[in-house]
Amino acid sequence: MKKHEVAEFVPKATGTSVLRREDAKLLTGRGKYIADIQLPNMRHVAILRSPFAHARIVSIDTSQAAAIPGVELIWTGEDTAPLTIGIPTRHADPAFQATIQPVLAQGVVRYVGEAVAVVVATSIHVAEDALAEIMVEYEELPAIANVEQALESSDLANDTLSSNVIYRSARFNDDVDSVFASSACTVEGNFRCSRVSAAPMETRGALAQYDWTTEKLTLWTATQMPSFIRTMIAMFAGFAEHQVEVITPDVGGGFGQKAHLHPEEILVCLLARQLGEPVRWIEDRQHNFLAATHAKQQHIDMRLAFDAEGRFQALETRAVTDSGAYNNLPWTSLVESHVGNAVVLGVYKVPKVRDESVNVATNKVAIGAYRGVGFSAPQLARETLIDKAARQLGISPFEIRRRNVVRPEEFPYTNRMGMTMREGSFLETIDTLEKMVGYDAFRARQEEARARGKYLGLGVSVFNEVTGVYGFGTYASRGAVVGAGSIGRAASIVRERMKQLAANLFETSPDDIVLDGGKVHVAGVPAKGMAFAEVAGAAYFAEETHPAGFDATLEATANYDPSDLVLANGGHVAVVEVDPETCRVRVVDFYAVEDCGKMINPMIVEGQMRGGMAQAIGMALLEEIVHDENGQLLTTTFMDYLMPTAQDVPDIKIEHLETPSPLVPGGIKGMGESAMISAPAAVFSAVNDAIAHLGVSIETAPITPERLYQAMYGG
Ligand code: SMO
Repeated sequence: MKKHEVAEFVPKATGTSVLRREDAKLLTGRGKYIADIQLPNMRHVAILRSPFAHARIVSIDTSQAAAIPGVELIWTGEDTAPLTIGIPTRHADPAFQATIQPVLAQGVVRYVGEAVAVVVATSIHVAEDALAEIMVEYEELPAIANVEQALESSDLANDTLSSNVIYRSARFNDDVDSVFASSACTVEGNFRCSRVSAAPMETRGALAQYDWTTEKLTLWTATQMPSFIRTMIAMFAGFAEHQVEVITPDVGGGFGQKAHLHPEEILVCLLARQLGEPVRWIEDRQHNFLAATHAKQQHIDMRLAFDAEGRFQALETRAVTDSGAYNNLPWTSLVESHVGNAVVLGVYKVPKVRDESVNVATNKVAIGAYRGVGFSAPQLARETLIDKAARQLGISPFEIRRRNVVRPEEFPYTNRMGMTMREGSFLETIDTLEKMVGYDAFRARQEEARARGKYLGLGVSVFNEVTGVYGFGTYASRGAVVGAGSIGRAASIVRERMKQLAANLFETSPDDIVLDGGKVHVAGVPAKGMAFAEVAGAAYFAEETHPAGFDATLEATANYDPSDLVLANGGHVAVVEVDPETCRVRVVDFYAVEDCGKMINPMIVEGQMRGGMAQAIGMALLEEIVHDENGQLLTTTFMDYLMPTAQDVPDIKIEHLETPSPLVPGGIKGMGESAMISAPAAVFSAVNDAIAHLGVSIETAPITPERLYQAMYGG
């Protein structure tokens, strides 16, 4: 090697599929989750949870439990009340009824699974055994077990509220009635999306350690938002924020469920301070079903009006969220219908809109975030109805969408809900999906299947997704946007400095300097280039080469938060086969188009898509949190709560569009939630398409064989 020569610089290209660095560790069981962390003298937590949906706590006797060897401490709500306010929530609108969730119940329990007492012991076995010895006398109160009861009953789910309606909002009240009375095509449905669980593979867990000599609190927690948790722990549990460190080890899935402050996180911090020893809580699956947020439950009564050519004339929607007894923090229960109504118009131009969102309190665990927050249910309702309108009008489900989506030349486009879109490849998405599916051939295949007694159906769903929004954690498909934006900005500072220095070396202006392929050269003279390393060498070791006032570092720190909506988009098509004898539904073909701008690592994009599409099959066909009429939770294991498995998911066909975002350095947009926004709608609508020739429809998710039987053959 000659003097000054350096090894050739190979830029790591974005846009190529690269295995994730963490895969080897995680796939071979070498990950380190909360449950893998061992600290000296670590104590173990077991939580006694309410067996009733709504009851007054008459008395709690912990004496027998406390006498068990190895039990170190038992707390009830009386003990925690002076130490923490619990989890309060607020909203900018004073009409919103705030709630405070205590970390341990204060004299009353408001859902099955609410924490009543906590035991700390030298082993988890002792702690759990002790739970059985805690004697609690309850006096049952009337339970609000569903949305209908919440709206009709004079009983309150939570007596700190003045009514069961926590919040009601209506953004637009156009005169849609006259439109519906005169439109060529109207369709409507009363959609019921059930509660589901994000069901992360790793349940929740937290480990706290407090050092009284330094007053430092360390919390390891499986969370999507460590810095937020740090601030909240400081605020609500009386720690100095600068003394709190929150560490997130490997996390086995969150999907939004781990994007909340949990009462148990506060609890372990208080316990660790009390005992002066590390205290760990690991949730089991039953408790995860009982006490971790549920999601997606919306009752949506929606109707759409089209003209004879299938052009949107009006949309009216009324959505009710079964909120549970408390609001989650930070999102509150408005994560479902209130958020959902804001995005209910999706990618379509709809001239007239009337909407209402109602949040009601029930005696259930709080509703919370889960992948595709708020979007999934209204998308399911709207897309199913668009397919129905297409059948009525005799046009293809692709064509009716082509006639209604916002077109590139219309950007920036502000829809009737006031949302401004500056980007999106909706037409291209529809065309690409139609080609992938081979739509004309499908209708022939459908006829042929019917002849042999199987009902095929096809459902389409086209979406856009708000990504990269302001915040404090890994959620809302924001990691890549915020990360790439920050890297791009920091890199441009360093790039400018390199240009200044190189310009001085080459005796030219910085504007004439080109950085390319790991080399710096004067525009038009690439042969006389200089390696990056040489410029760096000059920056750090050759002061005489510096231009006047040169900042002699090649380091920069920058951050980025998009000031405008970064919108990714795409679509899904599902083909299902219904067996009219067993009423089983099988997804036979599943297609996806995703446009998340410039892809960084396509392999990760596709992994996110496939995982989300599996979850979408779950929401549309399998998964349902079931409470009985007393608010008792009936689905507390994976035997009762059906998660999709590899057997339920067909080969997924994927195409990418790459329309760079004008708003983010590198043209990157977020993705990750998209499949759970849009794919449940495609599956759900496909089942409706499969049975439409019988003159029937189904409007409740999940579409279980029993529900489908009733839809097809009556009670
Ligand atoms: S529900 Mo996702 O963590 O934004």
